Amino acid sequence: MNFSYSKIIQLQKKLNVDLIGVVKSEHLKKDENIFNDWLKNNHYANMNWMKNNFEKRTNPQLLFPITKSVIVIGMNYFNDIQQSRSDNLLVSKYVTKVDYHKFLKQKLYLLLKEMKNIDSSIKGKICVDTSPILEKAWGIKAGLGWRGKNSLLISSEYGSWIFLGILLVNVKFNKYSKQKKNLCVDCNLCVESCPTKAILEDNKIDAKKCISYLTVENNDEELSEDLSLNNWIYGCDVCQGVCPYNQKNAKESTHLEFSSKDELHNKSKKYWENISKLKYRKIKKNTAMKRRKFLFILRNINHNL
Ligand code: B12
Repeated sequence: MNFSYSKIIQLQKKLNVDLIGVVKSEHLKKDENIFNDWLKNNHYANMNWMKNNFEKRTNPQLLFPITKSVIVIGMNYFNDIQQSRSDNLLVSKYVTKVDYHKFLKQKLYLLLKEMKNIDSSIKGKICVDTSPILEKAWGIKAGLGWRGKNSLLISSEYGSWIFLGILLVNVKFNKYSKQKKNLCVDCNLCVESCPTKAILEDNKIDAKKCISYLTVENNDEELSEDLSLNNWIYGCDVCQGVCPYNQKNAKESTHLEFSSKDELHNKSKKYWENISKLKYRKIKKNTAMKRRKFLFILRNINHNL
């Protein structure tokens, strides 16, 4: 079963998808070794779910046995909110009006539907963030961008302010996307700017030190005194903010779903210090922050006071 590459590009435009690439499915053996080392060195912190489905994570055929090709989409979420640091507590740009998981899943669902309209025997599996699959590794293979030193996929069109999503399909294409050249040569700004030195020499992240992990994923009652959150209470944008490609190439997102939520950004320490459980529940609704319990937001706020 074959599908035309140019048809996919037409569908990309029709569905207003910012970046798309297609690549042959294969077992990512090299990545498997790198991933294994990351686990062995405890860089996954307490994200024990990263150890589950080890074989599936690097081999899409084990995740969806009829996979022939991997389609990767990238959606630009950049919005130009300037977060002043001194008196504010900070929420990452990735917390937008609509939870990106929902938005990207919808796009991939529509893409699959359009493909099925052309060939009804097409079957697909949608993966956004939570499926055991290496989204950045596939995004790089599918030519969306290159691997930055901060481990994120950087595109020459939008920088790294993009979310990734994957559609595994049971079709081959008449042509595949080409991989991009890595343009992070001598620049080390992301590595040098990380307040907690969480970026390792080999472009990997030691999650134990990463402010994003500490504020979003870590569920300890208290955080160690020597770990500064640098005013962040949910996520962290430092290694992206300093990236020259993110300054040069960033474009305001055209997706209204990715506009910022006023009640979450540019808010003072005082605002957060006095926030009630009810108000927090209201402002996190529908956003990527919705799963984060009040208890941990309070912990993060207090750690910054
Ligand atoms: C676990 C996770 C985290 C963890 C760990 C981060 C990490 N870098 O691993 C924490 C909680 C810290 C985190 C933070 C963030 N995350 Co996160 N996260 C993930 C998740 C679920 C898995 C990532 C993973 O597999 N890590 C394991 C490590 C070992 O993988 P890796 O660094 O990619 O390296 C692999 C390959 O790239 C390759 N590789 C690495 N180096 C080399 C070198 C060579 C030569 C070769 C061949 C291969 C190779 O091998 C490795 C193993 O397979 C993905 C979604 C997904 N399912 O993929 C989102 C994802 C990576 N996160 C995302 C985002 C947006 C973020 C944040 C920016 C959010 C924020 N603002 O706070 C931060 C960024 C922090 C940072 N600099 O990484 C986006 C990134 C989009 C992009 N442009 O790249 C993703 C893809 C989610 C999405 N669907 O959009 N995240």
